[in-house]
Amino acid sequence: MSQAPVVRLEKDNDIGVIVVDYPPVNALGPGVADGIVDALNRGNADPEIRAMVLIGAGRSFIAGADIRGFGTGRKRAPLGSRTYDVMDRSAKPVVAAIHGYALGGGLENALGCHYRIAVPAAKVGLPEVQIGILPGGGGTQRLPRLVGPKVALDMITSGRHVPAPEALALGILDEVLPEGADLRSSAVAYARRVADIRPLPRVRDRAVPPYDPGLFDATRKAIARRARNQKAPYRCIEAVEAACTLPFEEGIARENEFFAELENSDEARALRYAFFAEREVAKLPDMPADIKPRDFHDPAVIGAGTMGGGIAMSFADFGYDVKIMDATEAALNRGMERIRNNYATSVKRGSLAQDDMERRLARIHPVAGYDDIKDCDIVVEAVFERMDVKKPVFAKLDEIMNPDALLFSNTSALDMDDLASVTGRAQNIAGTHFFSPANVMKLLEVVRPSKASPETMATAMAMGRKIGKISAMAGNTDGFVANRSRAPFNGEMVILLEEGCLPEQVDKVMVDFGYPMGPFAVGDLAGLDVGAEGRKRRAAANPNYRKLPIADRLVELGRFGQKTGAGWYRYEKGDRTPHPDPEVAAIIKQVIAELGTPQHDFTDQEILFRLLFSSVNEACRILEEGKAYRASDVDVMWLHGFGFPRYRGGLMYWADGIGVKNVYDQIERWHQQYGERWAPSRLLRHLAESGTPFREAKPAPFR
Ligand code: 3H9
Repeated sequence: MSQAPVVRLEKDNDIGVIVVDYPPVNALGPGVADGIVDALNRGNADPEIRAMVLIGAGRSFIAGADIRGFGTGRKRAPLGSRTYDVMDRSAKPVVAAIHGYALGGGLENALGCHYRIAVPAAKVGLPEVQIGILPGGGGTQRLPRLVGPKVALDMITSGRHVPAPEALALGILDEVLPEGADLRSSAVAYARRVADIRPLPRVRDRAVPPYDPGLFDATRKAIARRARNQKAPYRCIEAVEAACTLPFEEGIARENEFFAELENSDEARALRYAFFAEREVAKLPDMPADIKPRDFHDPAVIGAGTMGGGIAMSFADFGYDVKIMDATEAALNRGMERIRNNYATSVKRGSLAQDDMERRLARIHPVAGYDDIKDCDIVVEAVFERMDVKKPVFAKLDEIMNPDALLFSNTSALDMDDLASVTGRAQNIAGTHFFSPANVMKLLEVVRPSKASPETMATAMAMGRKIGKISAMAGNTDGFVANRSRAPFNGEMVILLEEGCLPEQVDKVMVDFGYPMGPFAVGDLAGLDVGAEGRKRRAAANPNYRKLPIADRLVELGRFGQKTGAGWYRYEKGDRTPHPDPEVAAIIKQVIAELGTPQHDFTDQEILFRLLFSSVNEACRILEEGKAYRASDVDVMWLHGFGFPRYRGGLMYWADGIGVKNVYDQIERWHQQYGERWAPSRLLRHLAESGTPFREAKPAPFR
C-alpha cells in the first residue's frame, strides 16, 4: 500500500494550499522539507496559482525539525536549497497559517514566508536551546531582522513559547484571527488580498532595527548562571550578533557552522534524551491500552500547611476551583495567609500580574469541614507525614465522600497499602507525592498501591499533567522511587563530613556539576528536622540502619536550617545567603573525635561519585524490584524533583557516560572499604557483566 504524501499541494481556485500532514505534530520528518520545496516549486510553476498558503493538518502548524533524526547522520539539504531558500526565490507570496505550535524549524519556515497569520491560541518560538542546539534554519538571522536583537535574544536564549497575541505585538505575526475564525479559509482570503503586492516582503531583506551594542555582553552576563557548563546558549548569542554585524548569507553560514558543531555535543544528546524521557514517563506499559483517565472538576485539598497550600495553588494556577480545609480555623487562616503571601511575592518579582493573583486566589475556597467537601471528585490529603495522623483522615474521607471519589495522599514515604487499608475503596486510592514548593516543582510522583485500579492510576497521572506537572509512576516502597533513590546520596553527603569534608566543599562540587544549589544549602531550606524524623523511624525499624550522628547533633542543637537562622550554614536575619559557619566545623570535629573516623583529602570527583554512585546503586535496586518502569523514569524524577542538571540527562544517563563497568568497579571497591551499605545491587552487577547500559536495563515487572 502506498503511503499518503506528508505534504500536499491543494488548490482553492487561484490559491495553492500547501498542507503538511505528518502526525502527530508535523515535525519536519523524512520527506516533509522535500515535500514543501516540491509544493512551492509546483505552486510557482502553475499559472492558475497567484499566491500560496502553508498550513499544518491536525493539531499543529509545524513543531520543528524531527528531533529523532538528530545525531543519526542524516543529511541536511545544502545551504541555498532549503525550504526557506526556495521561499526567498518564490515569485509568488506565501502566507504561513499557524495554529497549535510553530516551533523551531516550524517558526523558521513561517519566517521564510512573506506573511504570517495565526489563530489566537497559537504559540510560536525557537526552543532549540532547550535541546542543546541553536535555530539552524535561519531563525537566528531572520528573527532579529523582524523584531530586533533584544527580543530575538530573549526568545532564542530562553526558548519560550510566545502566545499569538504577544507575537502579533512583537511583529512576528501580521494578523491574529478573531476567536473561532476558520484558519484555512481566512488564510486563503488573506493570500488573495496580498497576491499582487510587489515587491514581496522578505524578512531577509530587512535591516536589523537599531540596538544597543552592549546588549550581547549583557545577555551573556544575564544567562551566565543558568547556562553554566553549556555551549548552546552562548552560540545562540553569537549567532544573533552575527545577524547584526554580517550580511545575511554570511550570518546564515555562521549559524550553519554552529548548528553542525552543536548537533552532536554531549549537552545536545543529553537534552534530547531528557525530552524523550519526559514523554516516555507518561506511558504505563502494563496497563490496558484502552484505560481512560476520569475527568475531574471539583478537587479538594486536606491540610493547609506548606504542602497543602502549594498543592491548592497548583490547581488554582491551572484554572481549577479547589477547596481547602484544615483541622482548625486558625490553621486554615494561616494557610490562606501563606498562599496569599506566596502569590504576592511572585507579583513583587514581576512573574505574576496582580489581577492574575486575584483570579487565582479567588479559585481557592477555604472550607470549614468535611461536610463541605463531600461532593468533591478528587481529594488530595496533605496532612502531617505520620501514619497515625493520616489514617483517621482517610477513614473519615471514606465515610463521607461519594463512593467513586478518588482519594490521593501526598505522602513522601509512607506505605500506601497500609493507608488504603483503613478504607473500603482501596481501588480508588493512590499516592500523589508533590515536591516542595508544590506549586513550583514540576515532578508529581504517582504512587501505585497494590489494589489501585488502572483507572485510578491513569487519573492520578492525568491530574498531574492537567496542573502542569510531569507525572511519573512509582511503586509502593519506602520513599517510593525519587526519595528512595536519593536517600543514599543524602546519607553519603553527611558521612563525607565524618571523613574530612566540609558542607561548603561538598556544595561547591555539586554546584559546579550543575545543581542550582548545593545539597547542604537545600537541606537548610527544607528544614533539617524533617529528615531527622525519617531517620528516627528507619533506625527504629532497622538495627543496621546507618546513623548520621553529625546531622543528628545539629538538630539536637536546634539548628533546623534557614527557619532557625542556622543549620549546615549560618544565616543573617532576613537573608537566605548561606555563610560557612565555624561552629559547624567545630561540631563536625567533635563528632569525628568521638567516632575516631580516619580523615583524608577528597578530590572533587571523589565527592561527586560518592554521592551519585550511591544513588545509582539504589536506583538499580528499585528497578530490580519492579518499583519503576524504566531507568529513564528515575532520570525524569531527578531532573524535576531534585534539580539535577538537565544537560546531563539525569542520574542514570549520566552514569552511562561514566560507563556501567566503571561504576560497578568503584562501588565494589567502596564495598570492600566501607562494608554493606555499598554492596552492589544484583542488577548493577548483571549490567556490568553483560555490558548493558543503565538506560537499557530491563526492570522486573512493575509491582
Ligand atoms: C529544530 O527545529 C531545529 C531547526 O532549527 C533546524 C532544522 C530545521 N521531533 O510533546 P508531546 C513527538 S529543533 C520528533 O507529547 P504536546 C513526541 O515525542 C526542534 N518528535 O505533545 C511525542 O511522541 P510520542 C524544535 C516530536 O501536545 C509526540 O510527538 N522544536 C517532536 O504535549 C507528541 O508530543 C521543538 O523542540 C519533534 N520536534 O506538545 C519542539 N515534537 O507520542 C518539541 C514532538 O511517541 N516539541 N514530538 O511520545 C514540543 O515541545 C512538544 O511536543 C509540542 C507539543 C509543544 C510541540
